Amino acid sequence: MEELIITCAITGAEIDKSQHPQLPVTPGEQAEAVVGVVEAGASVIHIHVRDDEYGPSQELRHFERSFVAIRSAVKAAGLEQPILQISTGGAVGEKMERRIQPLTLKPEMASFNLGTMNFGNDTFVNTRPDMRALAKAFRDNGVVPEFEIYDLGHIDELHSLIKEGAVDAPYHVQFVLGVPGGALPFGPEETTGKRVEFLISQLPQPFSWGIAGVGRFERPCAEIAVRLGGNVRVGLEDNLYLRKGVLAKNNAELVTDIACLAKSLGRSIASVAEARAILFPKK
Ligand code: KMH
Ligand code: ZN
Repeated sequence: MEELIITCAITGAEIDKSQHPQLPVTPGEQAEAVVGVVEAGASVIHIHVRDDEYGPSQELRHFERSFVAIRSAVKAAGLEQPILQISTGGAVGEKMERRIQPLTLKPEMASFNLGTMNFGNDTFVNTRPDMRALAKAFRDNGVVPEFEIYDLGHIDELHSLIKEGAVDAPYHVQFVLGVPGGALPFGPEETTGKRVEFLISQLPQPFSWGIAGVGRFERPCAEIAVRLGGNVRVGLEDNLYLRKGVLAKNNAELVTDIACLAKSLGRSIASVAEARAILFPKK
């Protein structure tokens, strides 16, 4: 099996420090978090940033200051620079014009959401014209998309974009499972990943895939991905707990947990260089 790429979603847009005191929201806190998760085995950092009041932001200057802090802390720690994957999902309610902006910073990777859906009690809006504008911005800026798949129909939307020639292979897919309003990882009385296997069977070739299980689904989804040869995303954006009732100490503890799980199942962890070779084969 290919090496396991661990992505850490360190901050997110929908939570705050009242829910987890270790949520990294300042550039300095994000830099420290990134060093910790890279040391623990993460090679991709899914990143949202915050404004001066710690609210979610898609402003270039807020991404820029976090990037500067992260890169210098990673360098000072003597580590290889991880792949920074910015969010174009932003916070629920943020307009696409603003969500697209940080692509002009030309990060190596960014998330690409594929459909409007219920997101808890909110609506996460990704219209079909939005997606076309987003695809153009990815291409114009030479950014590699990670397609966020919350439901089966999102794979169909990806097929449509491919048919139109709007996005390029290989297709990197993250199944984000367990959002109330999207697909759950398991059907009733089923925990073995049959839904995931079906979703994989629907993907366009060539692809890589991973799972971000939300909340209590994070660890069981990670185990399915490790066993089936996929990649894993963990982090405080998706889940605050190490185990039922036990708050994770920080992002690094969530990554360490998955690295140990992978080791126990005989799967080796991708270094940053290996992750780049897998995700960017043409470079
Ligand atoms: N904050 C969520 C509404 C992404 O980063 O691309 C969307 C999100 C997805 O976090
Ligand atoms: Zn996100």
